[in-house]
Amino acid sequence: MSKFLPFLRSAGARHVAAALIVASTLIAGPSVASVWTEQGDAGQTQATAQQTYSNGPAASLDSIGGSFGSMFDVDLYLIHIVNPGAFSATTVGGTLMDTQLFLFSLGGAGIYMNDDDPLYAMDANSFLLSTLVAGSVLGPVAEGFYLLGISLNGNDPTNGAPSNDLLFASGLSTEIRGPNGSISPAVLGGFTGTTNFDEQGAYTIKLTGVSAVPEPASGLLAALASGLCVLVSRKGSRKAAATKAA
Ligand SMILES: [Ca+2]
Ligand SMILES: [Ca+2]
Ligand SMILES: [Ca+2]
Repeated sequence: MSKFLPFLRSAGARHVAAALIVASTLIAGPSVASVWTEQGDAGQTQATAQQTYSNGPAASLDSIGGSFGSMFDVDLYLIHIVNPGAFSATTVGGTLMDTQLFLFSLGGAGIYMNDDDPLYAMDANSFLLSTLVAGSVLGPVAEGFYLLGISLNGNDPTNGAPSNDLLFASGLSTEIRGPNGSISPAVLGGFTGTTNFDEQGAYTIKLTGVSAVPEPASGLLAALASGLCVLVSRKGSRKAAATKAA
């Protein structure tokens, strides 16, 4: 791990690196590649998001298993979306808590969110669960690294102090919602820290279109520290959009 030491000087990189160290021990053997289990408690900022791993060069990441240690816990995971059109994430079948799911860019810009799964809105067993549906016009358009967030209903992402504006547009709980277009800065700065549900416990987020990072990514850590990944991601998005428009 010595080659990663230069990146450990920032607090954020240390949190990510701690997860890498744990994960690197897990991937040494023939472990299951398609499931990531939360190591300790995943952070809730861009710098402290927990990086997901697998042990294969092209292994899909089929699910993330984690837990809320308190009703105000928020967990962010760094994921690699390899097929943006097929990307989805859902807690349906994965918990009985009133979850919310969010997708952010690596820099913390809101992409889309869902509180209560639209297809299961009338199902008493799952109407409080969440799905970021595949193929949504609001979904990701470029392959790359993203932050996937989960919280309990009502604990919503904001752009932080002093304005603490909600990062996503308001709407029905069963809607797929995009970013709030009228705020500045429009990046994650915190969470409201409020919820109507005193719940805690385990959850599973099922995924499609996602690959975990195959090995400790020194380049990624460096890019996170410098913000280069954000620039690359944005350039990629513009390029993809331009290609799509052409
Ligand atoms: Ca947690
Ligand atoms: Ca957390
Ligand atoms: Ca919900």
